[in-house]
Amino acid sequence: MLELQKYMASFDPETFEVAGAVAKKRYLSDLRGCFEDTSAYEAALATQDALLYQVTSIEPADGEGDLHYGIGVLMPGRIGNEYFMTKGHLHTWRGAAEIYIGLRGEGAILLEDESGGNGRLLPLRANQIVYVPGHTAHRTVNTGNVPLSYIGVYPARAGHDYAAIAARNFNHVVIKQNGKPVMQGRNAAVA
Ligand code: S6P
Ligand code: ZN
Repeated sequence: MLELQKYMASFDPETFEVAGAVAKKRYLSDLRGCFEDTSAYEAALATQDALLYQVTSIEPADGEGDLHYGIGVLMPGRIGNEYFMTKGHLHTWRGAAEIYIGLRGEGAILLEDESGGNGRLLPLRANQIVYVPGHTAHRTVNTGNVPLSYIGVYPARAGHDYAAIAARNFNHVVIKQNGKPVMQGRNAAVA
């Protein structure tokens, strides 16, 4: 029985918390340096160090061909015109791909090649599945008004390299422009 239990997980359909697992929480202060509008960031942080997202990682096995997965919940909101988002990362094993499955809410995944070029924005919402190829930095963005929930499935040995992104940030931002999400180059005039 115990052996089988490690291959199962149940999540709450409202909170997306997983029974028996601890969610890792990321607050506004954890994303220092990520948002383009630094004065809007400091003003928001001075008001409240808000919870931006939480991820529950499930790691049933660590063998060569095994998989891990995470259930994420990303809050709605913006810093200036830029939507709330995850820190974003490359996989330590650069070739590792990932599948994202949207569960609830309206969002998108920002992709960039390892070099920081070739920015792409793919929608993520219920019934939408996104394939993140290897060698691709990925960051999730909530473009809606309710929490965005999703599952990401990746190789057990993918690993998460946050340092590479912390050093250069993404070269593209996702902002609200005329009521809609738009991807543009960082440091372009903010509309
Ligand atoms: C893991 C996968 C997701 C993210 C989650 C939070 O490979 O891509 O589970 O961990 O979206 O984002 P981040 O960038 O803080 O790990
Ligand atoms: Zn990933």
